[in-house]
Formats: sequence, C-alpha cells, structure tokens
Amino acid sequence: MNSIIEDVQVRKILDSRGNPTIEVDVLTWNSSGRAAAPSGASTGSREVVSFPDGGVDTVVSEMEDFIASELIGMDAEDIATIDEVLKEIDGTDNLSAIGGNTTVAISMAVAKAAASSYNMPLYKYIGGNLINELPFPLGNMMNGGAHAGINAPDIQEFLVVPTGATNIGDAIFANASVHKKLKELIQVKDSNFTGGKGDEGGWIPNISNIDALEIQAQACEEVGDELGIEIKPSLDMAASELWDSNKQKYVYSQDGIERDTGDQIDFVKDIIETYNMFYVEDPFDESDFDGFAQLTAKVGNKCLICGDDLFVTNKEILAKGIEMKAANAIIIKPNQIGSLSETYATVKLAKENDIVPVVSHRSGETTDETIAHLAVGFGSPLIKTGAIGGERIAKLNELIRIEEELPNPKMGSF
Ligand code: 2PG
Ligand code: MG
Repeated sequence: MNSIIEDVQVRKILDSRGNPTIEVDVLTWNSSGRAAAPSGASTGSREVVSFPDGGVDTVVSEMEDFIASELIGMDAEDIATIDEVLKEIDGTDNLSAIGGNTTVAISMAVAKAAASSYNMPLYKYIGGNLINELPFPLGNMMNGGAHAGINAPDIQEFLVVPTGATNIGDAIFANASVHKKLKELIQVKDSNFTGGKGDEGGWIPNISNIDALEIQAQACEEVGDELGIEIKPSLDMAASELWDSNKQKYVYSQDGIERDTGDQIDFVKDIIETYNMFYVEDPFDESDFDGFAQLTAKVGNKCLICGDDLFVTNKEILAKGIEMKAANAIIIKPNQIGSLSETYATVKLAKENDIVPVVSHRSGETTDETIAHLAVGFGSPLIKTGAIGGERIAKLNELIRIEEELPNPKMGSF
C-alpha cells in the first residue's frame, strides 16, 4: 500500500520569534508529508503542553526510539488511530510527556503524507472534491498586550475582515492596504512611532485603546471606500491576560482603568455597537463562561463572539460552552488540542451547533501553510493568520494557490 509509513523524521527549526520548534517529515513508499508546530504567547491554561521538559531537543533525541518506531508500518490513512497511538505513547492527560506540539506536527504530517499518496492536496483530502469555499482572512493590523511592548494598547489584536470581497486575492490585498493605511494614521496620533511591529506583524502604536479603535475604524472606512469593498473591524481582546484574579478586575494599564465583569460587559458591548465590530475574541477571562454568555445574549445577533482561551479547541469544553450559549464562534488551533482528528471533532461539533469555526495561526509561527488547507477543507468561513510577514503570508499565498485549483471558487458564508 502506498500510504504505509516507512519513516518519521524530526528536526529542530526556528519559529518567527526566534524560538525552537519542531518540524516533522512522514515518509511513505510513494509520498511524504511535512508539518511544523507553532506556539502561543497568550496561551489558554487548559491547552495541552507544547513540549516536554528539555524542549525540542528532548523530542528530537527520543523520537527514533519512542515514537517513530511505533508509527513505522502503520497506514498514514488511519489518522485517528495514529493520533490515539500518540496519546498512548504520551500517557498523560495533557500530552506533557512528548508534547502537544510533537503530536500535532506528526498528526498533520501524517495527513499530508496520506493526501500526497493519492496525489491530492490536503484541503481536498479532508474536504472532498466538491469543496469550493474560501475563508475570509481576519488580518492583524495593530498589536498590544502580550504580543507587544509596554506602551502599546492593552487589547491584544486589532483585526479587520474584508467582508465585501468576492475572491481571496481581493480580500488579502484589502487587508494589506488597511495595514498600510494604519501606518499613516498611527504616525498622526503618535509622533514617536518608529514603525515597530508585534509578533504577528501588526503595528505597535503608543496610543490608548480608544485611539486605536478610532483609527482602526477610520482605516476600514477609507480603504473600504477606495477599493469598493466593505471592510469591518474586529478584535482579539485576549482578556485572560488582563484579568487580575486577586482584584477580580480587568486591568487596562495603558488607560489606567480597571473594570469588573459588569463594567467589562458594558465596555465591550459599547465597543461592538459604536464601531460596528464584526468579531470579538476572548472578551472575558478563560474561566468566565457566564460573562461570555451574557455578552452573547446581548450582541450575538450582530457580532461574532469567539472563544479562544475559553475553548482551547477542546470538544468537551466547547460542549459546555454550547450548553451555556457562551459564544457563537470558536478559534481552532490544532496545537491547543494536539491532533488533527481531535481538531476535526471540535470543528464538527461547532458546525452542528451553528458555532462558526475560525481556523487560526499562533503568535509564534513558521512558514508551514497547513492551516490554509485546514480552513478550506473544514469549510471554515474565517481564517485568522495575520496580514503581512513571511510566516503569515505563507498561509495567505497558499489560499491564493488553492483558489486557482478550485472549481467555481467562492468566498465562504456565515
Ligand atoms: C491568539 C493567538 C493568535 P497566541 O490569542 O489568538 O493570534 O495568540 O498564539 O499567542 O495564543
Ligand atoms: Mg486569541
């Protein structure tokens, strides 16, 4: 059989923050698959552990004896079984023995090798021949919080979505134009602006959260008018990073303001209504399902309220969120859960319950393009993957190539 695994190779490579990460090659008789794992900075506490003690070096040195030997001879098509075997090899609840980044890189490389044994791209292997929808790119424009320096806004990510784009190229270039426009607008507000960028390629301005919201809206409007494409603002508040559990408050240090949960609900609701936000991610601490549910009840009809640290791509945690009506969207990051089959199970549960799955990069990335294929293959209407920067455009440019291959391509729908 073409897809029997003959070798699994692993190497230490650089990620976009200059940290080591893992890249895996899975070789079968007639094919191969390669995938690398990303890493987060604002990680959810219920994510699986990225690497074991000793980091990537330990994985590389133990790979041959403990992992590769178990996988050689298995069929790359049996992805779910391989994912189970990896969990058994690990033997812990949170993948801390061999690392979720190890298992996810193997899992994705296995899927790519299986696809390639049929001479098929991954998106088609996952999504089937009739798949023809592309995700709208959620582009990162300005960075604050854990992805930026001390004088940046507290809100982690100011994002935009070109909801009026009719093809992926227009969508991607619209985001890049907003990114350029924002540089000009920041220079007006912040005379000391050096052009510095955060981990995901968004600008780091030394301005207040409200000033950042204002120029984000202005850039969407001006570029949208110039291009004739509607562009809407969005946010990732990464509020777990702002939450002070001793004070029971969200601490906005840039603005010198502290908000309790009630204030936070009012604040976010007001932002959504004032700026016509399309999407707001993690507006509350990762443990506050109730805060999420209250906000979703108030504004879920006009804005996507998305759980990232809240759900950590975990099907059981998502089930709780569905029960509580905590959100209407979920971030999908394969390395939060550690395998492709579990990622798929979470996407499936989300779709069955009208929760929008948003396939996403991490702040520390590589030039691996796998998530572009996952977004198309899973039929995710949104992909969060930055707007510029080598490791971000690796995904965006792959979407342009995928669009070329699709029969009657169109943008996804919500
Ligand atoms: C997030 C991500 C990616 P990190 O919070 O959504 O934008 O950041 O990878 O640091 O968790
Ligand atoms: Mg997030």
